Amino acid sequence: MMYDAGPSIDVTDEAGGSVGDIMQQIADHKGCGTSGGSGKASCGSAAGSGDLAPEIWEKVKNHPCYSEEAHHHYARMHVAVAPACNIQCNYCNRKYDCANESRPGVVSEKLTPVQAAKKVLAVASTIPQMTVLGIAGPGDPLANPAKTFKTFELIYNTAPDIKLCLSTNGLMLPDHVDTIAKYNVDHVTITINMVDPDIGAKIYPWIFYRNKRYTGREAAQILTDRQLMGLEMLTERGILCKVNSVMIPGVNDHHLVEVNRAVKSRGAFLHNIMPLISAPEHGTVFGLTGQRGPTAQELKALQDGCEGEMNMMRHCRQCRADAVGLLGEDRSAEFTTDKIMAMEVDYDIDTRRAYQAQVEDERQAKVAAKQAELGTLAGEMSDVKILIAVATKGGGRVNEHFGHAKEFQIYELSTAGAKFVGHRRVDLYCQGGFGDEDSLDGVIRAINDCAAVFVAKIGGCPRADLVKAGIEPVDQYAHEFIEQSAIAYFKDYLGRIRTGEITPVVRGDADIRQGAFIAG
Ligand code: CLF
Ligand code: SF4
Repeated sequence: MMYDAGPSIDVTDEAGGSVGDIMQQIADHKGCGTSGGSGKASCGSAAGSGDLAPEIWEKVKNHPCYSEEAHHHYARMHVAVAPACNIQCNYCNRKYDCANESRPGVVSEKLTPVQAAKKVLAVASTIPQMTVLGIAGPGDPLANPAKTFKTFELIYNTAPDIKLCLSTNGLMLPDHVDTIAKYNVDHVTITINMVDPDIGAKIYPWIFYRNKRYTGREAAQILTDRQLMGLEMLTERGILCKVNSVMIPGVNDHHLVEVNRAVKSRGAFLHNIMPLISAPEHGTVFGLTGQRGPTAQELKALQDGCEGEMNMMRHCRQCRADAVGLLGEDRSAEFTTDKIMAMEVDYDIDTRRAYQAQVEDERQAKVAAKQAELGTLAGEMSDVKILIAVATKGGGRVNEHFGHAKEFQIYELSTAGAKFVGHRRVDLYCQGGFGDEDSLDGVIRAINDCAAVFVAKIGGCPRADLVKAGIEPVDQYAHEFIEQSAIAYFKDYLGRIRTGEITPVVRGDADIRQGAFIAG
């Protein structure tokens, strides 16, 4: 959707409908599971153009966080203009990125709104598939409202094709809903970890609200009231809301089902349950007290359990507050202030559109290939489900070498097709000429619940170790589309079971990697 510059003018979308009408339709949509033709919860990360009302699809189709499908093709960037925070979370150490939206790792540079706007234009002219600007910290954007909204205003006026996105802890959200709407920030994430203040008191030691510090249950009560009020106010205005929740085993893991119901009933569009990242070296309360994060299977079980209520986001990378690029890659080091100052910035909306049209063609080809392959599974009767890991650099293709993979995408295969269910970050195996055995052990632990790993290429040594661990290395689909290849593999897999060539075994659990992101 394209908006004219200026916050107060009457704007019209490309299809000719007024944005006001679209906002109303989204407001009427009222969250997942209440519209769409399938009778199933219809919106959410895996939804496609056929599942959503056209005006909502238009809003999410190029947003890498709101559409799983889009995240293979489109990039986001964050600008770190919001250093202060108004609450304390036990999983956050203030010298690290906001854990609501980012993995633990320091922000390289804090920016002024003017610097941030320059950076956005520099990135937009270099990475034409960058479609979304998010403000997600390193503190809370709404604890820094002047800087946050000045940045949005500058971008709104200079780069009108870029979607604006905001992530907040929600404490000050009700006070800023009008301004959020004014700048057409049409994607807002609220981190909601509880709706029960007794549980909240175990997560938040204090909040600072209207010049007063609150602690314990009282603090958590104010926070939950403000979060839910803000969510309702936004969805009533037709602003798409995603809820992020940090899964903290033994603290809020079972309770998140209740959170899921509470946010769904208030119109949240998507729920993103993320694993707690907690290690002593982060210096957080949870890190220092030894609070563990969930295992891969615990996380998936909770996400699966909530999916009947509402579609779940499973492709979140817990990005840095200054992340740039496709989810899962980080190109922020290419866009430091020094480098931006030396860059020739040529922000050309037509070039961006032309590039995005090519991306769209590739994306449509991918969807068509998947649908055609799915047809070949028709008539297959089996309750076998397996997970596979895929090495990819993006574009929805199997196009990364095993040794170069910094993460593996995880798909669940069944007679229903191939479904993206998560990703696992790993240390690089290839160290330039030799393989790192420690890293290989880490990779195997990270994808231990998978029956196979799809790669563009793999060497003899890791191949043998994977086979020994019961994970089949598959390189026959190099550079092909992931889902199409996965469905073809699964059909063959079922055939091999029938002939007795293989016996499916129950795989073990897998590790979610802790610790800081290694960029590059
Ligand atoms: Fe950024 Fe967040 Fe917007 Fe996305 S991230 S402000 S909604 S543009 Fe995305 Fe990153 Fe997960 Fe956030 S992968 S941490 S969900
Ligand atoms: Fe840290 Fe974000 Fe929580 Fe603030 S809201 S304490 S910055 S995780």
